[in-house]
Amino acid sequence: MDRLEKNSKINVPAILENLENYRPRRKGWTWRKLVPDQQMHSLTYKQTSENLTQSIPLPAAKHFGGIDPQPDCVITTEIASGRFEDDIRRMRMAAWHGADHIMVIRTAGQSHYDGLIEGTPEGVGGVPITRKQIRATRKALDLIEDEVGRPINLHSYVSGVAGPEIAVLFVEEGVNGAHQDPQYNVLYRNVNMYRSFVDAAVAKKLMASAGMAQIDGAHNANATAREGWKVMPELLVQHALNSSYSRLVGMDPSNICLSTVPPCAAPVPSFQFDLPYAVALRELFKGYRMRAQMNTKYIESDTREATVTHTLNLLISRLTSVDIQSTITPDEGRNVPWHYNNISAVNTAKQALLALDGLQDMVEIKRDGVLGTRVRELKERAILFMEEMLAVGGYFKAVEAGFFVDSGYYPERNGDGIVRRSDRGIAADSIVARDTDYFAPVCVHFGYNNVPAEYSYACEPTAGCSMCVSEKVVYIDELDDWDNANRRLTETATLREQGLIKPEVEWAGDGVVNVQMFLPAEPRLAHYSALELAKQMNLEDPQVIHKQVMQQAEGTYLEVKGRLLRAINPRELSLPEEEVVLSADEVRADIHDRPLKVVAATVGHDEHSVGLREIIDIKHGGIEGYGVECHYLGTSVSIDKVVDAAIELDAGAILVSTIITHADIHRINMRRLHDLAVEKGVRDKLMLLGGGTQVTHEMAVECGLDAGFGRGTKGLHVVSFIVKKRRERGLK
Ligand code: Z97
Repeated sequence: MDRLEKNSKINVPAILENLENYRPRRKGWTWRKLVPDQQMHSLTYKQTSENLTQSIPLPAAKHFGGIDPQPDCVITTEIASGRFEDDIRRMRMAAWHGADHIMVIRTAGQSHYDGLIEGTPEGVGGVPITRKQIRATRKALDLIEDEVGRPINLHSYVSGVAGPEIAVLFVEEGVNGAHQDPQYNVLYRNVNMYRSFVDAAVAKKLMASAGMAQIDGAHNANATAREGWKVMPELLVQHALNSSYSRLVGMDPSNICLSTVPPCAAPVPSFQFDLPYAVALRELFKGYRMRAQMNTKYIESDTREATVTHTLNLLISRLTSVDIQSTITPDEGRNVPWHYNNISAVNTAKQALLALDGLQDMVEIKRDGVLGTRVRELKERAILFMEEMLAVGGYFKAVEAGFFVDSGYYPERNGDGIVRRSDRGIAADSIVARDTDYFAPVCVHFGYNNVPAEYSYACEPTAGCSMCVSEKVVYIDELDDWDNANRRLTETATLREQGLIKPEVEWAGDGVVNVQMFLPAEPRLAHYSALELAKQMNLEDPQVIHKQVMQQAEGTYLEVKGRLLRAINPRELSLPEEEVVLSADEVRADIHDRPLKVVAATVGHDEHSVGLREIIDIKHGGIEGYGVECHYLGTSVSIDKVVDAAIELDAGAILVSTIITHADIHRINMRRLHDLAVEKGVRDKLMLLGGGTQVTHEMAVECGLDAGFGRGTKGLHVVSFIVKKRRERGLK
């Protein structure tokens, strides 16, 4: 498979072939190429980058020539469903919508693995990163980035006591970015603190050698602390520790990304905290990159709320600055990062960033008043925190004393910080001093290395290490003959081979559907009623994944997921002929060149005029708006009168509408319209169209009309049909 075709699915089994010979085409991180003052559709953008060659624009783009400007910052999406073979497909969808940073996160706890493992296990409670998984993903991303025309960064974590091994793996396999922060291991994974910092030096050195971007872990304090927003001073301290340590190891500041998160969320007046925090951070850490992560602490199961939080967080990004905009999934809170939620979040970021393009040229952040005071106060609190840390004997002592992730607003302490002891934790006592004759024949290595004088470089005696001679990288395929990608793919082979269509949210053939319902009952009753209804819909394993009280007595809104174990065979499906709707511009130009008059009425004894008037009226996209001259005759008009009016006005089309259908009166009226037009000798030059809630195209045609329009019809559908038909028939 050399390239992807827009209309063909990515061939996952083909990606897995010949993986042992795959080599990454580049190493290191890629930023977007900025285009200052970019012109598009006679608009000027201040903060955009080079366009994609293929993409899917935002829905509103159709009003602006279909443009799809790409914001200046890298946009992240996190994809790790546990099955990389399905994640690859989601990555392609995300790239088409504008993501160029794919974070492969485990569903939980990669850092609990103490070493590297091989193959592609699905895992239970966590998905380990493996060479095969990364290789297949990177290989697929090569194809995807060629397809959309922009480099895509692959990213994962360097954490746990396997951190240095993971860093070697990432460098060998061309992974472009990683989270690396020794504080994360210490605080959240109980790795021994000395070991974590020694490992970090090795890992960071490796990452720096390959030009990888590094994201720190400060944001986790916000997500973990009981009162997340109070840890603002500590977040600044954590950033300082990791970025200084990275610099000391030799990392270029332009690859050091601070993972910043606006710490608050409504109902708090969050901008009073989030904005000063963002400003203080950027002032203290000039010269570093900002990776803005949306706040997940307060997100539960409401995707609406998550999207609003995300959007407000994006406003902070635009008011200050952002180099990498994270999107996570709008429903991270309920842990169902599904295909379409990844895409929604990418689009939320793209939409907000574009809407706010150039904001800083129009508004100014006021430094006097509350903002300036809070910025200064935050910096002072952070510096005092650092000073106290030094006073107690340094970072390790401070961790032992529970300084970190305490819910007090420093200098207040609530005594609920995370306490780790320096002689305890995973891999305590595992650090061994290097002997004077210590020699590691690898060219990227942190610290003391006694390269013998007869060699000019460290890996000379072995004729190159795996980081400079890629053939030396040992590739091991699946070792587990049960938990592996090939077996999983065999299970879904029929779907692929026969092109069967089965609902899916994250894995091919998972059958999961999500049903929204409102039930007029209080939440608990609604919950169990929803589960019962889901069973009656033939959904297996139904679960309520979201519920929200509309009013205690009046009812509850719910989302229920379940598995629908059915598949559609496209060969057994008959599709109605597709009506291609012309563009609004094309229709307008046509009507301008060849003016069109129509006569419209509800016929028989039918007083239901609203539908027809909406089709005519300019307000909601009716045909008037395309330049059509409309003569509305009113309601309950006789067929005779309609036809006579059309003749008298020399109209090109008649639109009749009927809602009332007793005794098939709608069919009778439509047939009568056709017959009368024939009788009066005008059928050939008049287009006859019927509409109404019960009318279908087939029914109208059967009654002798040219077309029928049912529910959901818009003016454009009607006028597009007329324009196409008169072109075909050479009518005036
Ligand atoms: C994020 N959305 O982007 P484990 N190292 C650091 C981390 O922050 C993390 C890990 C390792 C979030 C994803 C939070 N971050 C989740 C500095 C996790 C991963 O493999 O789950 O143990 O840790 O950060």
